[in-house]
Amino acid sequence: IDSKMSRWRNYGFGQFIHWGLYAIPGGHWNGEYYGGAAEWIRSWKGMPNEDYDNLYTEFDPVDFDPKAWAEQAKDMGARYMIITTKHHDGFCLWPSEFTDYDVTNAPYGQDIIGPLVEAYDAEGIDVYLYFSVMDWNHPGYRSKLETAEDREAYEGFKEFTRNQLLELLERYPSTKGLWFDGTWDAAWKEQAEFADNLAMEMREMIPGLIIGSRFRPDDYGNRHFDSNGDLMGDYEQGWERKLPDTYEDTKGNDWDCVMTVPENQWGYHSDWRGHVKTSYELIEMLVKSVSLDGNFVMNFGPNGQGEIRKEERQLAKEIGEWMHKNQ
Ligand code: FUL
Repeated sequence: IDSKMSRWRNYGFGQFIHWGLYAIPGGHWNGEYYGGAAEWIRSWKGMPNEDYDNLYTEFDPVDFDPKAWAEQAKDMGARYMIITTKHHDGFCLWPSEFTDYDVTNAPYGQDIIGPLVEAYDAEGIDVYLYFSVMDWNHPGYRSKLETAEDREAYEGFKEFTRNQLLELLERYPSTKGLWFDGTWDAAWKEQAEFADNLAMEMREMIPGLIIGSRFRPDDYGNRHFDSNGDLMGDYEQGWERKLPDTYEDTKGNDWDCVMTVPENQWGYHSDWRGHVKTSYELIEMLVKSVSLDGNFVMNFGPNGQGEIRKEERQLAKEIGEWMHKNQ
């Protein structure tokens, strides 16, 4: 009954991919450097919202090569991959019937998720879809529900969220699980029943579908996934993801650790500052995670042209060599 969970427990190593409109400015606007996480640039006063929201007119990643990404992930030893179908900005990397703010209205004009799923499936790498419930583009989205009007708008937003999730599962039925984000808002915290019902509906479509524990409003915090009562944690402490110290901290929990290469950057930032992890450091974290019965997930942030930067390609290569040596 829980075959997806037993696969999950044996992954060891995974790949996270943060890709979206934020890859175009790459942490800069009008020549100015933004020091926050590149995928949060819309929330910076140095970049007007209208400018951000118009970036879709420039989204044309001509170098996007899903097969090359999947081959690289395979060589690196990743057994699963998590892709941002929609980050907080609300821009959808798949053609969504429920919004115009998606790839079909960008110059690129084609689905990104479908070809990725196909390429990773072909390499035998399980695909998980990252989905941000928080959506800065949808008119019904609210962080708090203060008035009757808010509540009404939010009902529409919930329906939209449900539609999009069912749409994703219908379009990509080989999906193994969903990695939820942006569920920390007060408005979402009131939606436990809605989330539970939707989880059931989604598991009817894909039996055993793994659903991140961040989806459940009362479960946001140090745990990540749950499937039939199992819990997984990312041991999140502030911005930097930290590894648990001892087996006592993790015993009995299913958990994963998602990790950035530079400090606090998930989406593409053209100017990495501060410490950038080496392949040795990443391998050490991977080994530690696996030794404590968890999975380790390394993040990649492709650029606006759809290219994986050379620093990340080099790390993938070094980790892959180590993996092959130690198989
Ligand atoms: C956080 C997000 O706000 C970051 O942008 C990133 O996606 C990280 C994995 O999760 O909650």
